[in-house]
Amino acid sequence: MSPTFVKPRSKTKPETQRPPLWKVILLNDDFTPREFVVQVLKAVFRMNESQAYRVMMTAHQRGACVIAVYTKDVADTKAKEATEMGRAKGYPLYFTTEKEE
Ligand code: TYC
Repeated sequence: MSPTFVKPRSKTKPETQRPPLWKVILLNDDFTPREFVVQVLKAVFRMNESQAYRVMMTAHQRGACVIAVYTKDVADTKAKEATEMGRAKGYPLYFTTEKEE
């Protein structure tokens, strides 16, 4: 009987699959009070006062500010929750999400 030769399996390491991340973006508007934006950022995105203030001022001055990145589900939930807090007070405060490239 002839010997059997087994071809070695490829040692190529499979690429690690990372879930795509989504940015949550704060949009500026002319009506929501600054202090309220800071409160929402602290409550929903677990920022401290100075982080929240800086993000709010960046959106205020530039029109928008990326807050953080999360998996899609978390980003969508947080954007919705934060937008809803403004809406509950009659403010047009708006958070959106965008896929990170
Ligand atoms: N521009 C608002 C004001 O002057 C404050 C504000 C900042 C609103 C950031 C939204 O994303 C925002 N009262």
